[in-house]
Amino acid sequence: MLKTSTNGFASDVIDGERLLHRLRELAHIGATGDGGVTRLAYSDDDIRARSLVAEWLAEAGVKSRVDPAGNLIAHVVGRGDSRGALATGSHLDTVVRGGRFDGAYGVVASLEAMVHIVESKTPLWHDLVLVVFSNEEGANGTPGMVGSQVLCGFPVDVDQVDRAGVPLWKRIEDVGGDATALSEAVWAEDSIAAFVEAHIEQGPVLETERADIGVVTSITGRSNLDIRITGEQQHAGTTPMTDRCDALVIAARVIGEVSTLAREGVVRVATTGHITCSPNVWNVIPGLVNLTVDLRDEDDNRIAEATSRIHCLANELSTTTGASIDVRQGPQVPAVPMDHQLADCVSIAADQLALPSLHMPSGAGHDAQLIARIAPTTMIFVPSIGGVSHTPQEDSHDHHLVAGANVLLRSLRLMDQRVGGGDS
Ligand code: HGY
Ligand code: MN
Ligand code: MN
Repeated sequence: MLKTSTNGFASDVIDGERLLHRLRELAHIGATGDGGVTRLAYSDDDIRARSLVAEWLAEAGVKSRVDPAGNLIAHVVGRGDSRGALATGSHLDTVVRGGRFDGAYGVVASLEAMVHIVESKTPLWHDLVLVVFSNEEGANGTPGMVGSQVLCGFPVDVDQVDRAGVPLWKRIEDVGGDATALSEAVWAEDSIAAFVEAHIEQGPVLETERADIGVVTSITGRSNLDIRITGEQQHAGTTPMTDRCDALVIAARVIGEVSTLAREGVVRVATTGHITCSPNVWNVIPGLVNLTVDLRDEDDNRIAEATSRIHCLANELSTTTGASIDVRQGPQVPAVPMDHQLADCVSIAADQLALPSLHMPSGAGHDAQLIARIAPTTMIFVPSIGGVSHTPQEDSHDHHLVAGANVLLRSLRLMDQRVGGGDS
């Protein structure tokens, strides 16, 4: 055991060079050529990335398996007989032209922590579980966080089809899952004593405050709406302006109002990220528009207020324009606080490594916010250069990436001592 008198572990650090090398290797899978990555859930690239992670685990003698929900899971037995395991992990799927660290960083940091514990023969008291969650982003048209939903025992509609018209059950099968056996993937009550996810911050706070580590205190609530606007498809040259029911002009009103809701402080942020226009031809007045709305706030009541204002706007526009406007509620994920005791472990770990840390909320959504509903959970952030993410320009400094992984390793050691049935 590498203990020292300062209650720490002298040379108990991960292999930083290998972590950075592995992040670079993953970034090649689905690379878009401009520094970004498109690795949609269940795609061949997603499967390739998961196989590479499974290979790295196998090199260290750690077996992994794909559960019925398509999550890639590795399990290392601990020294003790504590009931619940410590769990860590993140996701490998990305948005379209996303960044190379969103999700991948947490997976590789968890992998390096797990492999270090195995290779240094310094096992935890608790079992240690690593999870690569399937379909966190939902970037192919099905709601995200599918793998973590199933692990928590929340319902998932596997018959829903994605933008390519493929049902979710087929996608889950493509990565080795079995949508007819999802109940077998659900984590048993108390089987997880603590969960911690390392992730890039994806925002500007840590860089602005010159902190190396973010101790996450809460994860934002989120609500997605699907809005369908049916107007009248007509000739662009012969239809008088007074006789039009132009679905795209109406959509422009909705998009402007959605943004205003956030600018006026009704909700923290509001975004229209996806739109389709039919028939999408230069000399035809659009008859049909579909768009999505993404609302976020730490207070779910404010999200509800913004949602009701959007419903009122839709009714008003329908009356004044004659268009039919259908507002359908999509996935809703409540805001969730992180566990104080686990956050303390992250704080202490950062202090022991002499890393300036900052307690902060997460504006991005994460699988951790679902896991937090069934087990004590926290997150560790590392700074994003320029605060950008979900874009090819997403980047983080090497020393922050390595430091965050060492804070993860040390946090797991501290949690191992402090969390139920831990090491005495
Ligand atoms: O949308 C999010 O915040 C996350 O990237 N899925
Ligand atoms: Mn993301
Ligand atoms: Mn992410």
